Amino acid sequence: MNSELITYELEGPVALIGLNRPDKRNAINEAVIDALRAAVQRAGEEADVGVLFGHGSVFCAGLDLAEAIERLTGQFEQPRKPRRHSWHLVFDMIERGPIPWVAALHGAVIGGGLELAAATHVRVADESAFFGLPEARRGIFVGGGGTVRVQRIIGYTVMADMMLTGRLLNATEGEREHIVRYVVPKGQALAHAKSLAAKIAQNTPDANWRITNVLPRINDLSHDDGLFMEDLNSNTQRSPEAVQRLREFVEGRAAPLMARDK
Ligand code: 1HE
Repeated sequence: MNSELITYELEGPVALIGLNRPDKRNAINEAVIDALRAAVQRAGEEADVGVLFGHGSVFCAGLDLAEAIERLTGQFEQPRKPRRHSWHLVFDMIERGPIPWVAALHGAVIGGGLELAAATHVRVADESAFFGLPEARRGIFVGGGGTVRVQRIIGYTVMADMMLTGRLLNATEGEREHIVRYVVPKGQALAHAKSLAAKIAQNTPDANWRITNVLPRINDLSHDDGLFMEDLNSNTQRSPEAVQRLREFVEGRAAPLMARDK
């Protein structure tokens, strides 16, 4: 793993993955994607929850535009074989992998940075965060899964406005459009994301997996197929751990439900 581009730490059951190209505002190039893939894979193997954040002044300025020039120019000279976009593969590993992910966002969350954040399951922003999709300004189109993920989160109306007019959303507007679930004071996004991750880690891994893998798929199904899939999943929750958890509650040994966090 390229520790210069991506930092990786394991804090108990939580893997912390940091985008680490602060001088280039954490812009994503192929080397970053490779390092991210390795870090996400490792987190899936050894952690129960992942937290994704950016080092430096922003979360992520999106696609590395300098590298994109080289790639696009090269394409005209030597057309590449059609292949699945590497960003799609890695972002899918996050969204539909074995563990849930929390994103801690601050500063710019732009283009591919927003697409990456959208692959996580719970998103926290501090007050400095802003969101944009300036692809059209750069003459390109979204390519990191945003047409699917971001559009499902914010809907066509908001996405078309952001893409056509270049409108940036601040943290509060991001919360209103469901890009984030939490807005916290400046500098506190990572701490808050870690505390949410600790709560998520208290669930069974099996329950977390169903929430992150089954629920979104059901969302894509018809009413009938959705209920069928729910049935299949609720009927297979027979692990000893589930029975133990139920017993803990019935015997008065379970921790009380948590108060609503900000
Ligand atoms: C970059 C990039 C980048 C910064 N690729 N190098 N993304 C964008 O269109 C956003 C472009 N970036 C910005 O608008 C600004 O940099 C920020 C608002 C994010 C931050 O501003 P600021 O004033 O803090 O930093 P800066 O001075 O603009 O940039 C610092 C350095 O980072 C500078 O390099 P330097 O060598 O001159 O110091 C910038 O060139 C560099 N930098 N952003 C390359 N994106 C798979 S499809 C996804 C498509 C997209 O993501 S499109 C959106 C692209």
